[in-house]
Amino acid sequence: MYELYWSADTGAFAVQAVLEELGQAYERVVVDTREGRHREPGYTKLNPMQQVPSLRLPDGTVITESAAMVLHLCDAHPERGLLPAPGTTERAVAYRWLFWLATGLYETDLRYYYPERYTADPAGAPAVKQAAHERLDRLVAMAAELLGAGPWVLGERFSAVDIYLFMLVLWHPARAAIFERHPGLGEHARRLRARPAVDRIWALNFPAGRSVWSTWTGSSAS
Ligand SMILES: N[C@@H](CCC(=O)N[C@@H](CS)C(=O)NCC(=O)O)C(=O)O
Repeated sequence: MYELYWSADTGAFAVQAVLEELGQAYERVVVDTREGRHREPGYTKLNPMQQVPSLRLPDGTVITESAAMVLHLCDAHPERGLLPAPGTTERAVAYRWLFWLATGLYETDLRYYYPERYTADPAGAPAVKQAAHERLDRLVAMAAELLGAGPWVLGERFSAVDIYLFMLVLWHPARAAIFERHPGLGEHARRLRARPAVDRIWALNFPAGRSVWSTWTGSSAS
């Protein structure tokens, strides 16, 4: 069985959603980042970057990096077709998106939410945050452009990349404005939110009153 080292409001959401979509059994091991549990020695042995998520595979191997987990899970359970077959052009497009999202959008989110880590001058943190916000806007606009009419990232085919994109768009500090500015992304998000796999784990990942993403209006106007 898989073990997902998990905390609310983190990249564990994408991995958990993929496990749910794949119908795989897994155990959720809570590593509450708000309580600093990801910095405790037992966990940092598994994830030296002191980040959540981590994933223990059925053979006991632990891997880090959410995009790697998503890729591996889809490869290990290809019958659900959550990614196109390796070697195909569609798969190349999926790789392109996933790597771009993981290294571009996700990393920019980290600069936005932890700006003090990206400057040696504490007074510079607000400027780092502001620059990250502007970059998030640019990258999200690119994602909207690339998505086009969709309905999914790969056109007619739903894939794990849609889950990853959805998560990162949710993390945008001005999500409602983003949906307003890019209606295609809003539609995409609504389609994702409506998936049973996402619905099952929504309240857990975005607990009401605790997460800035907990309020889901589903309306492009809010
Ligand atoms: N590249 C990593 C990034 C993981 C990451 O930064 N996780 C955040 C939550 S979304 C985290 O653990 N934050 C706590 C911290 O950095 O102190 C991945 O994709 O798994």
